[in-house]
Amino acid sequence: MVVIYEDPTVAINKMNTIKLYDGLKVSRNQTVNYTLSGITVASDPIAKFSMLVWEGDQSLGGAAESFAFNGNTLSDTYNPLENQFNSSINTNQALNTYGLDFDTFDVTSYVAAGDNSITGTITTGEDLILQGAALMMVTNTVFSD
Ligand SMILES: [Ca+2]
Ligand SMILES: [Ca+2]
Repeated sequence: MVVIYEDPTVAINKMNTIKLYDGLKVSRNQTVNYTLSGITVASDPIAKFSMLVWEGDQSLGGAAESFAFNGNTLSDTYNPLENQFNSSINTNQALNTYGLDFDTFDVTSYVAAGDNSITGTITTGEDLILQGAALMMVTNTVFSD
C-alpha cells in the first residue's frame, strides 16, 4: 500500500502531478532501463523521485549496484554510490531495515521544461532486489491522470 499525502512545504503556486508506477520485477547481476512517461514538465519545475525496493542488503554492494535518474546516479548520506539498495529509508534516517528500501530524492536539477518522460537505470550485482514501485512528483504543465 502506498499513501500519498499533501506536503505543505511544497510551493502551492505550482501545479504538481504525482505518478505512481508499480510492478514487481526481480533484478540481480543486470542492468534494467525503463522509461516513465505521462508528464509534461513545466518551466521552473520542482521534482522528487521515490523508489520502493524489496530486499536490498546493506552488506552487499559493489561497483555494479546503483540507480540513475536521467543518467544521474542518485546518492546521499543513506545511500552510498555503490550500494543504493541497502535497506534504507532516507526520509526516516533509517539504515538497515532488513528487507525494505524506500528512498526519496530531490531530482529538480535533473528534469527540464518540456520533458515528457524520465529514464531510470537500475544496475544490480550480487544483491538480488525486487522492484516494487516508483513515484514521481513533478511540476506539470497540465493535469494528467
Ligand atoms: Ca545492496
Ligand atoms: Ca537505499
